[in-house]
Amino acid sequence: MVSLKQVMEDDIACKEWFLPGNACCAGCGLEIALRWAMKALGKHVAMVTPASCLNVVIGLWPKTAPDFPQFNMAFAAGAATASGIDAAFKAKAYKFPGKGWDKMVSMTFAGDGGTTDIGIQGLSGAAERDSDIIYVCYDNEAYMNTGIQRSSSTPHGAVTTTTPFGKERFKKNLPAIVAAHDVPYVATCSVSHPLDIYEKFKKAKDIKGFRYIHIFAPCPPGWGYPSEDTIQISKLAVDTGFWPLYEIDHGKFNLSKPSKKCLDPSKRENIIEYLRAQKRFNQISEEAINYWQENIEKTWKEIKIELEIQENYNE
Ligand SMILES: Cc1ncc(C[n+]2csc(CCOP(=O)(O)OP(=O)(O)O)c2C)c(N)n1
Ligand code: SF4
Ligand SMILES: [Mg+2]
Repeated sequence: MVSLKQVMEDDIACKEWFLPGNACCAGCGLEIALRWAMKALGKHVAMVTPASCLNVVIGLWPKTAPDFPQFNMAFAAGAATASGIDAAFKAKAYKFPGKGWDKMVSMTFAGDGGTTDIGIQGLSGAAERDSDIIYVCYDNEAYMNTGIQRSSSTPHGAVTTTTPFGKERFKKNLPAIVAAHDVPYVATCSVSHPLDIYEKFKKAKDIKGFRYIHIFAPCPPGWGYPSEDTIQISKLAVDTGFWPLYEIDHGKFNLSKPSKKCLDPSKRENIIEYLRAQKRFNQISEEAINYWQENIEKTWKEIKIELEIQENYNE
């Protein structure tokens, strides 16, 4: 993996593209996610943000936080707008060669509600067309901006304002759904591992076609934990095996370094540590905890099978 020293040698990465003084809450995961994505991408980016916390925290022009072009957009049009902007970049590059238009990247940066629920049809359309865009979902596991309503990315047992006794249904596996579209690149990240975010966005920047990156991005007020614990919580999500870090690069599944230890069940942290650290799981039942444990087992069995298939295929 890239080292912090290597990143610090890159002038583009040393600059802050998402400026301080924005309206994010202290400890907001989405801010870390966007800052590190932009450190890898640099200035040749136009970002589309469907309705979300991000949409609001950027502020009002001329005092907006992104130091690069950004477009607010209606929920359902997140992916389609980025596809249209990319088409415009390509037309400009054709008409004005040598002016740098060919370097421009069109990116959607959407919340989990805007991705797993309301934007999924546009996302699926862009993925199926293999639109030349980067689609990012920052996942805080609920509709935070409107007061913590459950989304299909909210996990089992979590209390939200629309699931006061804990959500019954499970967390939708969106990276797997996007991967089923056979797109060039799918990756998962966590704000606890910024160098992994940096490396995956660097890679995604140089790939042509549809690229999807799903970033685990905790939210202190929505999940009920002290703002200084964001990194600890997101690290526990990785170390318990609940949120595996991987990439699927042109069909090849690669387990990322921070998650490799989770192949050994004895090296995984206990999921109870993760659940107890957040008020949203205060009233979680024994039955729900068992469900979490079984689900993590199942996930890792599937990862092992995938790695074995790949090994046999490469022989
Ligand atoms: C069509 C439509 N329905 C509802 C809303 C109200 N709304 C604005 S932001 C938001 C929550 C978005 O949740 P998510 O995508 O998870 O982003 P987060 O707020 O968690 O960052 C909602 C429901 C809207 N703007 N447009
Ligand atoms: S409510 Fe959560 S996601 Fe929204 S700005 Fe605050 S910490 Fe970030
Ligand atoms: Mg959300």
